[in-house]
Amino acid sequence: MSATALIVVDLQNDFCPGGALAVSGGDEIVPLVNRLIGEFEHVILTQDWHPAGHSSFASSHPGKEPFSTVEMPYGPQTLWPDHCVQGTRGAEFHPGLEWTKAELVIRKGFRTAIDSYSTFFENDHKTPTGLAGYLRERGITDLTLVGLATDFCVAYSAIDARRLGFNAKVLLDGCRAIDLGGSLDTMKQQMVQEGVVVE
Ligand code: VGL
Ligand code: ZN
Repeated sequence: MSATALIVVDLQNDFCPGGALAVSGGDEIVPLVNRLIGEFEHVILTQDWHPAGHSSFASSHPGKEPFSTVEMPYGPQTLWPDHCVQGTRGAEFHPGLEWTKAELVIRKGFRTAIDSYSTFFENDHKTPTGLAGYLRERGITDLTLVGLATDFCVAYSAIDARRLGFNAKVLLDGCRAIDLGGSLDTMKQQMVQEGVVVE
């Protein structure tokens, strides 16, 4: 048996134009994502979901600017503007996203001390979110990923999916990137190396 799920990554107000960590053209993907939601049997959403004062926020590190890097116990961490704070409008899904069909919402980044780009593991690459277990129990073997941002949460999720033994495809038309210091090219190459189908 094989089944495919669509994973819609972080299509939230704060990652769309006007949001706190706006990804250029982030809202442009909504019509395509809605079409895909209609086509897939299984739809899973991810939601970046940080407590106020999260350790990935530059504002939590006096003297540090957004988009700089700090060393955390689990390795280097990019610092971001405050974004996707639990319960705020910025953390809600884009109002045009037709999300009611989704069977699961995976929230991530909700522990103050650790960020989570991947929807499978937090940034220590050890703490699981539970998604792999959910997919295996449901017999889902193949994943198609779209959403924001290509070079962070989408790429990290797709790479972890491969490492966990899932087939993973990223549809670039359904994604937009932050592209910090060439991160889009780097992460595209890394995805291909890890066996992600990038279309
Ligand atoms: C993301 C940076 C910080 C993403 C989330 O969804 O790609 N990027 N938090
Ligand atoms: Zn975040």
